[in-house]
Amino acid sequence: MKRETTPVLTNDLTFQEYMDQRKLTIDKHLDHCLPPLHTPPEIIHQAMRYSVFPGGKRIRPILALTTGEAVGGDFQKLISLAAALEMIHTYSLIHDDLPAMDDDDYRRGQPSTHKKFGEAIALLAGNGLLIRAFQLLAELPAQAAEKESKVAVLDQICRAIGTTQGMLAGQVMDLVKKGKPFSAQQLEQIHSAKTGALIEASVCCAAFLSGASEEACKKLGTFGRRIGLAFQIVDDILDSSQASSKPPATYPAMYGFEASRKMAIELVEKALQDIEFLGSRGETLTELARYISVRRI
Ligand code: GRG
Repeated sequence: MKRETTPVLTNDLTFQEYMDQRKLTIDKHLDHCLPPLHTPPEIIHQAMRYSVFPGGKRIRPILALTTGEAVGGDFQKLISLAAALEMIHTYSLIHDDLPAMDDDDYRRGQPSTHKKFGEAIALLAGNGLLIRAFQLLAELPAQAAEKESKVAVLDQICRAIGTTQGMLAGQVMDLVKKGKPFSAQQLEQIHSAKTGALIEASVCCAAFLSGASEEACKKLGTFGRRIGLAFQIVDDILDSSQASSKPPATYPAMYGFEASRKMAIELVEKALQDIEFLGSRGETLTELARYISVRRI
């Protein structure tokens, strides 16, 4: 792939333009990494591509690229990580929409994958994306000195989506709690596992791959954890105000809208203190974190 320079947010590039450029770059790489449409057996590759494109906000891959930029990472490695994160996220959305889970007919402005291709192909398309994501991570450049960071990335992502502290754990806790009372601590645990962990991993893994110091990785990890939780709180607020079918374990259900919005803003403000050490290199990451607390979609 051609070497690309990373756009830095400057006076002549607005935040929205930056996001649009990043999305284009990520989409180009996703297109490059996914099996072509007519690769047999065609139906699964159609379903994988249908689910990935045109896609959503691409927050996780953009976070990975922006974090990597802030700590001087290598674009080629970061873009592979970015594509893998988006594939994993898309897999979770396909499965989350299935009748056995949230049973949603629409996703990203089009019929959900199982509505278009049937449940069996949707299930398999999700699995296909997950497998392709890990293959991309396995193919990350592996010179001896970098082996350690590659293993750290694989470990972090497995934990972020696994059954003890990750996305699967969060989904199971959410299912089990549906319609039942829940404590503030349980709510934070569900949100952090279900959504926060993959967002945290997007930041942490970019830092690992960029060879950031242990201290920087730690601070970026705390930053990622805080913005990950803020992201899900805002998602709860947006979902509830759109009156969609949402399980009751939400921040607005527990604290009300105003208090939830305030909690998300406070979490992001705290997160910004974690990345003060980046100085002016952290400007774009700061904009991105602020966007998470005020976003409307
Ligand atoms: C293995 C059965 C099985 C499932 C995987 C379904 C599942 C485990 C986890 C669900 C996790 C999930 C879907 C969490 C919701 C996260 C969330 C806030 C989704 C919306 O993310 P955005 O706003 O979406 O980033 P876009 O479309 O913009 O990418």
